[in-house]
Amino acid sequence: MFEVPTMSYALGLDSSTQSCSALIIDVANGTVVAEASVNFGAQLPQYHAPSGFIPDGKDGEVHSDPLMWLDALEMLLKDLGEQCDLSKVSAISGAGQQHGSVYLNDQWFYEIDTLSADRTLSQQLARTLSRKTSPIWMDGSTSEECQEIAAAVGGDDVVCAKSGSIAIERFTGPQIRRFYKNDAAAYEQTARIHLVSSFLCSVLIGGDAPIDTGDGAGMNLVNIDAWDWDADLLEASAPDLLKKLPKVAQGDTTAGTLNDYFTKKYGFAADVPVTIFTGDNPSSLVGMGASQPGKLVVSLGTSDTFFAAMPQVVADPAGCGHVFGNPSGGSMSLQCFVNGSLAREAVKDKFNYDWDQFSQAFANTPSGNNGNQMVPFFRPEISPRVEIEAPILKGSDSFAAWQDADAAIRACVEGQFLNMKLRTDWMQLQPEVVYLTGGASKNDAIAQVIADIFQAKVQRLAVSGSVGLGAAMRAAAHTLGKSISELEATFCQPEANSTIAPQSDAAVYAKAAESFDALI
Ligand code: XUL
Repeated sequence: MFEVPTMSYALGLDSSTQSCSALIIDVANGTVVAEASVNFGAQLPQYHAPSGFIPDGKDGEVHSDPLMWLDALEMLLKDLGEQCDLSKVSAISGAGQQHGSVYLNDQWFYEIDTLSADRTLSQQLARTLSRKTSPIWMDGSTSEECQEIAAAVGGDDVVCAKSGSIAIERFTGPQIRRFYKNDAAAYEQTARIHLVSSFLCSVLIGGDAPIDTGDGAGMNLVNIDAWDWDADLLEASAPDLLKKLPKVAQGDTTAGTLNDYFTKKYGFAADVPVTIFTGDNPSSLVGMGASQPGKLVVSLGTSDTFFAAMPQVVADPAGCGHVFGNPSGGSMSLQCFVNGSLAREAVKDKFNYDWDQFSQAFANTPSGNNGNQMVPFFRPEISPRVEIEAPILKGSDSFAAWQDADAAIRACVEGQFLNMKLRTDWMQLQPEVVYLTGGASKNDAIAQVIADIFQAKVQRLAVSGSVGLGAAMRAAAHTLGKSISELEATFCQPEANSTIAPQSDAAVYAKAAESFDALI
């Protein structure tokens, strides 16, 4: 008789801005056996962070309390343990919100190695923090430090060629520099700086975990040719930085085995291997089933995000996009577009349309929109970097005066994705399929425009929680001997009847792209 192996569970964690979530997959029969989430604001009100970060930071600072992430992790594990038998988990990995950093003193190395199940993680690790709070990715306080780092190494082009991105406010190197400048004594007391991902991985293994190339590349400190710390960038950021950082390692590295703390407290088996953690976006690349070149992911949200596995390492010559390590090997690109759903909503609202009328507008207008175009930026954009507050138009004098609702709606959406196509050309991708995710991804009319502009089929996946799923898949691939493609075939299936194929002639949007570029 065929026996289903009992040790076939893989756990994937996702420590994000507003919550800590996890799921457990059973790779023997292809199911998700448990899912849980702890919302920081609602379930840990004692940290006074209703949206996961401490409100009203000064000068653009946005920080969170790392002890909150530890308390959430414990609540999450308790919840998972009530849903399934955690002793069946034989592979673990995870992901963290990118760029955020945790500052630890030299007691860290001792405390992390001697955790006692009688006390909580936050009780034991509070004294190891050399900086009480952690700057996270929303922090925009470091413009001066970005300029200083760029000037020290020879300009933004050099930072970009070395690290895959120009110096960016939310990236960790500029954040570390600001800490060093504002509180040199506390910087001096800092023996280790971790990312959110490597911090949590360290806690799980009860040791000091490496930083992976996916999350590490979001620091402006890792050289993307060597996939290791870049001496010039370290020196430009803060003194003696190398010895305060863990090692950089590839995504298929075992960080260690699960610490006894979790065996005793939550019923895990002894010595479960923990695969190195990564950033949330690299993890989502895996969880969306797009870890091999040829597929790209477009996530439609407040900001729209575009990411894809890259066949080769190239940096964006315009300095708007980012290169990160791909947890499945090689590299990935990521590019953010600030004018996402808020721009779509602004056009809908101007004409008092509901979302059905918004979708109907595409049936009433042809591809290419009879030459009517819009650069749909209602607020300053970062891809490309422009400081405008109102859309630029072709075919109408001003947005306020635009009368034809249907043409304006098509112009907005075509403008968004023509811009996305043009701005991401540097990645040299030949997509066969675009995986669409996020709030507006259900909208077939938007999906059709994307299929036509990228000349690739668009699919929506049945998965939710692609960050945690990606982590569980990575753990299963690394520890349970499953291939990523096998796991993708099981866990990353398109929603039934969700595929949209290109309909319009490639020439229509090739011509539209030219005139859009001229307009911009
Ligand atoms: C990516 C970025 C965010 C964070 C939080 O560069 O800043 O997507 O990873 O999700």
